[in-house]
Amino acid sequence: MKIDSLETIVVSQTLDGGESFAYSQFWYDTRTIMLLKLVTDTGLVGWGEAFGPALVNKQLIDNVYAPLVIGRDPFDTEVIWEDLYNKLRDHGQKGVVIEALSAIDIALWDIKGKALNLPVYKLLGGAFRDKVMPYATGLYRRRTGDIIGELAKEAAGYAEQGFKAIKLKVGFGLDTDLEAVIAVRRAIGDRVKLMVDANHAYNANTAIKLGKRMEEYDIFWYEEPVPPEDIEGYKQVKAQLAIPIAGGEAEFTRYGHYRLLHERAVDIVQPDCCVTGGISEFRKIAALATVHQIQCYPHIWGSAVAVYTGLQCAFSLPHYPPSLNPDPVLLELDRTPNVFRELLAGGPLPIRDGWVDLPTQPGLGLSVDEELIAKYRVNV
Ligand code: SMN
Ligand code: MG
Repeated sequence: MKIDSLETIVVSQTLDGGESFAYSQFWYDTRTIMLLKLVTDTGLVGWGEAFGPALVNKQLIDNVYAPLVIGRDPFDTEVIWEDLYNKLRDHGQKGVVIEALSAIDIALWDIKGKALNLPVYKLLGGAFRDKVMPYATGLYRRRTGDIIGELAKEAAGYAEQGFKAIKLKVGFGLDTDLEAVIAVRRAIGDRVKLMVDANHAYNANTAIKLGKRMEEYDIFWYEEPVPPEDIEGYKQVKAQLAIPIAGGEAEFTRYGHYRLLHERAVDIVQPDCCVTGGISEFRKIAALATVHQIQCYPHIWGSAVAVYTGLQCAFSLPHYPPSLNPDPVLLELDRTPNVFRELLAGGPLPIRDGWVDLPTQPGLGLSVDEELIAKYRVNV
């Protein structure tokens, strides 16, 4: 079997004025995504996705990676990964060159699963659990209105829908962050897990100050308190707080994650398959995490392709440490408006009593709605 053709596809959804939202770094007014379609000479189709600037990812794949992928055997995922990495190694070991590579690796895994009629988690060695716990990533900032009151209302809504864990965006200033934490905790009660995500808005001193103030509100993890480059800052924050520290969504490949893990700079590492080098690299980072007894949960942001990729990986993560009653794996489920997450697989990811069950379909486990793609495709 060989890769016969490759197509990079950019889709974009413009959000209604009232739907735009912010995290601590940027406002989101559109959802623009680069999807990748690989087709084999046997007619199998594999889908991939890259996080990051869609047009740049497209150019990288079309101009640099495509000639190295066409004609290759999709089962050679390791060999292809190393070839692509080596092609641009001298020009970028992090960033978009790795994000573009991620899309290719994911699509190859989708093909491998479809060729064997097995879900990807089977190819990764099997499922360690029969369900994972999705958490609602929402609670972003809006432009107007009663901001704190709206956050509390939104959080209560997630709890009512059955979510057992919810992530709140912080990083907007200490006082408003604390106000938001208090309001959201009050709205969801004591039994729903509450995580906070600063998206590296603070330096270590400010991050510690906020952490100390949040400690009494039972924060399940404190994500990206400081910039991803500041490993020493992470360690400082981690040493000062009784809240687990999470990070890694802005880190690339096993080489990048190595320092984060080796220096025990985080309690929870969050590699994203669409960022960090695909499924091949995710599994290596997950293995490194076990060496350091650090929890690994996938970071997910994007279309249904990204969601199902993260889902497959979540089932493949061993329990560290194992016990009679091991902690569930938490699966990130963004709740902001995104037609590609909700409809690309024909409908939203099924959630049952606050859990996502083991997928059974081969490959990544989704059938992509190409009519939806045609509707939102940007001609570039
Ligand atoms: C996030 C990721 C990507 C864009 C905006 C926000 C966020 C998350 O950090 O963890 O989902
Ligand atoms: Mg985050």
